[in-house]
Amino acid sequence: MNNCYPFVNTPLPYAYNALEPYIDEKTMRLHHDKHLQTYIDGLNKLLKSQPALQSCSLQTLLANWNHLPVSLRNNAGGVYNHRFFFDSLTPCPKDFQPAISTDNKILPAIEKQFCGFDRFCSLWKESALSVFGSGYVWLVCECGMLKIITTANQNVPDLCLQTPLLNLDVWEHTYYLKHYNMRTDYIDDWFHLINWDVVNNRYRAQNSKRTE
Ligand code: MN3
Repeated sequence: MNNCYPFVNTPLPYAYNALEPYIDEKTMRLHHDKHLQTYIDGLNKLLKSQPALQSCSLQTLLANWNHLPVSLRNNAGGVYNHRFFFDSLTPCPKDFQPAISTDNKILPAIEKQFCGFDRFCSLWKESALSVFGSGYVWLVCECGMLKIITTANQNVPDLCLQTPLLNLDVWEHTYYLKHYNMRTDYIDDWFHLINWDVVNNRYRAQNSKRTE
């Protein structure tokens, strides 16, 4: 993935219509080609006049969140959050509960932390509905503990403290064309698209970093 200035809007890892019927093709085209593109253009424009930051990866920029001007936060966050969101979806929806296999570490961790997978899903939904206005819900790992958190607008989790594992964009542009004002229906549909292999790999990667 292109991760330094100048940022490029890399293609989605699946076709625009691959997430039908849960997320429609038109929404995916607008979301990736217009919304994400706007953040990429905005970020490149801001970095053009800041040569010292041009070699920084997106993660490095965002790890210095407190030192960034608001415009840079919004655009860098917009790129990071959207890429993370798109990469967390799969065109081959299975049962939304991750399959149990020997290398699946995330399901037992979720079940343990949240007292069952169903309870995790209901807490997730509750959090997603609690975001006032625009923002995201995240599953993060902090000091070995799983947590569900929310962020407003294009804010990101504290990348110095938390490893993001999964996110859900609840800005209205993600669902308004298909689900109108019904965020709850969008969340139910989104559950069918989670790429648990990706989430599991992120969890395993941070676990191995912790035990190094
Ligand atoms: Mn969005």
